[in-house]
Amino acid sequence: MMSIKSTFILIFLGISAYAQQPDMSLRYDEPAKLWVEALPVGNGRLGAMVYGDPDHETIQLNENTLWAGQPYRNDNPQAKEALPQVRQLIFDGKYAEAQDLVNQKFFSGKSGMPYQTLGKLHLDFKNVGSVTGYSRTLDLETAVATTSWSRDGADYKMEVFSSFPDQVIVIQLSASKAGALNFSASLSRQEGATSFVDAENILHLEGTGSDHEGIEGAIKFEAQVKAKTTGGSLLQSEKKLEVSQADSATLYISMATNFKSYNDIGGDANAKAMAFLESAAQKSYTYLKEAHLKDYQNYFNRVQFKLGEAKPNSATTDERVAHFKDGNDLALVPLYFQFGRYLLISSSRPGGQPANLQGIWANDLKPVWDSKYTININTEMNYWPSESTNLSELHEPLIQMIRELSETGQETAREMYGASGWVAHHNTDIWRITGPVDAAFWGMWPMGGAWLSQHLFDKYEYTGDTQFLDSVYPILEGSARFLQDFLVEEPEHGWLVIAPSISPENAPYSDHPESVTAGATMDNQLVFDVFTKTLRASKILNKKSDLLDEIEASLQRLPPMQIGKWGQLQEWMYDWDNPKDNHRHVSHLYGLYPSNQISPYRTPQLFEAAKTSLVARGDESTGWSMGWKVNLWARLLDGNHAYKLIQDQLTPSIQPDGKQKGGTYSNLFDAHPPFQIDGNFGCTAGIAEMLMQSHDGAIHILPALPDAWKTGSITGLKARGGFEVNLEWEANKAKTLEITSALGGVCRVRSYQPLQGEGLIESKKAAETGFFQTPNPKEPLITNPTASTPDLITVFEYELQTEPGETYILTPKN
Ligand code: FUC
Repeated sequence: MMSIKSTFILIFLGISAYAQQPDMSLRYDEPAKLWVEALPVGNGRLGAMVYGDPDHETIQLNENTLWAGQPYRNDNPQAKEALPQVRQLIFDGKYAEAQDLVNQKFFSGKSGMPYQTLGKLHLDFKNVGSVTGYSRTLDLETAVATTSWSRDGADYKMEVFSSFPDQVIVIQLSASKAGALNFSASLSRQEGATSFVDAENILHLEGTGSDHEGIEGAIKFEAQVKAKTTGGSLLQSEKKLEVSQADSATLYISMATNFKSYNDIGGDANAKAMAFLESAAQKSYTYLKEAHLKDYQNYFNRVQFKLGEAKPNSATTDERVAHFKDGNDLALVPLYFQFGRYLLISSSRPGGQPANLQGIWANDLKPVWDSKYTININTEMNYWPSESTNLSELHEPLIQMIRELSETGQETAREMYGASGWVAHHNTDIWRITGPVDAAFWGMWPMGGAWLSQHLFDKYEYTGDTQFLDSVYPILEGSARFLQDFLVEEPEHGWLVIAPSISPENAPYSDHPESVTAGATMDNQLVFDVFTKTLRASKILNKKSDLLDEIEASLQRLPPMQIGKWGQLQEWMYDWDNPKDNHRHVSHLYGLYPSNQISPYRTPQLFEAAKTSLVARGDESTGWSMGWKVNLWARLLDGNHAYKLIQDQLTPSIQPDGKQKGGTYSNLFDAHPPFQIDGNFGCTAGIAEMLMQSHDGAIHILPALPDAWKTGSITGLKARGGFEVNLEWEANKAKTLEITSALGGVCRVRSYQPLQGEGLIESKKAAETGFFQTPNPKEPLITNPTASTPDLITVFEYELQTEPGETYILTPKN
């Protein structure tokens, strides 16, 4: 080990060894016909899908506070009275009756408001002659979508980006020949909006969000488009701006709504849109683009990833996806990984809304599943890459949503269950509803708040920010408080369980078709995590309360994880698992990922049981399910299987017969189907997890490297404890490891090869320290196990005393 000062030259050499990333562009040789072929740009709030059509261009627009309805609640207070009876029915094994009663008494008929499209900008080009030399790209290094073509002796170019610093979408159109640019611009929406051009030549679209489930639409929205041209003329005709014989044109698109917060829609959409437009329109295209690049690249450039054998590939991105599974196009892996980071930077910015089911991009008035927040996996998955791929600030909108749910969820806890603390069920929307939705089979899951609350402590583990931890401690404690009140003793073992609940959206067997149950494994794992994290946070922050003593006692009474009759990790409290079940949710494996209750080194029998369950579940599934499985196979330390899942996910969703399956659209959007952004984020997180893990008592380098990824490098990954890691490998073995410590303290490193470096000592695995503490679940209960412990590759474990701001270099021991 050497300090940064004494090793300047070495580090310099080290960095030069991290060769340039492969080409970071998505490319196509024809315009998009479908929405899932168009290219997304976004600044967290304003989204656009660019089709790149040189005749009739469409730019579909989103503003992420445009939702149907208005502030409302969806609690059914009748639940409180029915709760004891529902529990009794469950404990008596009368699941059908229990589920019926839940359906009658727990639901409000309001299942959430849809996120809505704002509309479309149409650019109708008036040139004659056929198009040649067409290309369409999305450059992830600049976050600019570019369309180029030639026609009638002129070369045309259109660039589109969504600027965070200036809060507008900017389009630059240019022609190589003077006066060759002729087009009209107009705005439209399926319904609920009108468009006009005002006296200042600004094109407007204004309207109101839809009514839904008896809730009147009250979001007012406004889009304003201003054009500035060089050369030629700009005129208006009816609802259009007409640009004639210009050399170039810049279009500034501003959008806003009256939304201020989940309980306040007193804003002024028109004034807000106008203020952004006026300020941006004073700036030149070059100036706006520079500001955009500086802002965007501050996030994007933190991580560089290269697979060494990856050769430049000139094929279009859709062809690359089509051939990925049987080809050798390793460069598509970094591109897809970085596309996930691109999507998070473009859909989740501090001060705004978290990324919803489609991020911020939705084409309809009523998108599938309302494009809302499904918090029994999908929303959490959106944020899995946020810390590990060095985008910590972008986690903030989710944290803010959790803060808001902890406010609305108090009333739900009190009114529906007579409990203190706060609760959320399996969905929420921009109005932060916390009651159950849809019906019992899917919705009777009072654990959405418990899962989301994990993000509070996880963020602290990466950043070590105690001020942040202090600010969110009441939310975490509020979640623990609800769970403590809601736990009930089940009669058979005297365990404390969550009831009624479900193992998300799954039921055991066709002759046991009800999902409603007690003590599902994932619930037990979530309670364990909320309680242990609350206790750890209370120690760090020096908090005391009666609740802390109570949850400490409850921890001893939770059900253990159980290994069932075919050696599987049981999904339910009883040994009901069907070995032929290939359901997309793998909820009981939450303990393996994203949680760290199951470990090859600490709980080898559970590790083996989790593997047995995952093998039985199979690989191919919905998009997000495959994204989850990439992470799970990485945690099972099986890089080849994780890569197989990436190959399954990077397969065209749309089949020759037009049917769709779980996979990837040609614009690299993940397909459930339909498009859901969670799968993109899940797979990006999974790739990071294959290269480095930090949840299990150490930074484990290259824990699940596939054989095919022989040579490569990645810089800027984040590990728990405030460490930043650069890694280079060759012939499937680590070559250099650079660790930069932000917080100082002990860094523990795990590797399949022996390592060397100044100050590096072999780990005694003595008392667990700081960020490398791991949970200590109860011993599993085992019924007739067919598998016991895994065959593991030997690992070498080291410790390094680090200082804040210093970088340490480790290399393989000869
Ligand atoms: C959950 C999943 C579905 C889908 C929906 C948005 O209900 O079970 O597969 O992802 O969320």
